[in-house]
Amino acid sequence: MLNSFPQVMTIAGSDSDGSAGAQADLNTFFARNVYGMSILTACVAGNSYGIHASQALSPDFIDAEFEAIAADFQVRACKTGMLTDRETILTVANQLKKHDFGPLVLDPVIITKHGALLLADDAFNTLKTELVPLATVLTPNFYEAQKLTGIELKTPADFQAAGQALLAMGAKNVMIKGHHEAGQSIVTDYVCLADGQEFWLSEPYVETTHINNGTGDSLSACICAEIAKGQTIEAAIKTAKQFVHRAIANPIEVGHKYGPINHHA
Ligand code: PXL
Repeated sequence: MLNSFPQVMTIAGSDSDGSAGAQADLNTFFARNVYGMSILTACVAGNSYGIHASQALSPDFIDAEFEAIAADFQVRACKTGMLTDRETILTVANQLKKHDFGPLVLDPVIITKHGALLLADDAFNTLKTELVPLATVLTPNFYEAQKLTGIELKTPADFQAAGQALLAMGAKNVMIKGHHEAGQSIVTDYVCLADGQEFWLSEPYVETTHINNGTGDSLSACICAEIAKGQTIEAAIKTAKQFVHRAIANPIEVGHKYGPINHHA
């Protein structure tokens, strides 16, 4: 049976230290028992201290990667990570319209935990107009949701208003990841779905000896993997939240500062 095994694809940057980006996505795909492929958009020279250099791949090369996959594989779901700049976003949007790669999980990555920008400031509007309307699931963090909507997230009603605003921009389903403030013991995410359902997902905050990198990448990759295996959007989101929580709660010691999560947990 040709192409019968669930295949998924990340469209992301390579992080040389393996903690984030395409490497975190591929680790997640492997852990969730799907076959993972990667369209690289950029290469980042990173370690646990930070990002030291970054190189975007050319639109022509990115196009060639898409065409190679489209000619051979049956991708059941895909996700995006680092998209560098306006040109890259337009290339990716064009390819996603040209070929059927299944549902899209759009992780609107802007900045790393080290504070390095992964998306040019003037590209954010392009992401909003070109890619958000293609998203089956949009997974902004607290800061990205505020930037996309212009709504300051203070109360639960603010999260609900932002969720509605993101649906109005064309995303079919939205998960806004909550953030952790000093003294807070629980982290809560807000989800609103295409069918009008909404719910909150909470997990205890895990104190770590070194700050985690790649949590958002792994969350969106897990949602993508679960969708490819036939789970509903709701179930995929809930599975992903638990998967990432387990991966944070069972740390592995790699590097000195911003470490990877444990995909094998
Ligand atoms: O976790 C965000 C992220 C995404 N993509 C790449 C990264 C990082 C963070 O370091 O390096 C390539």
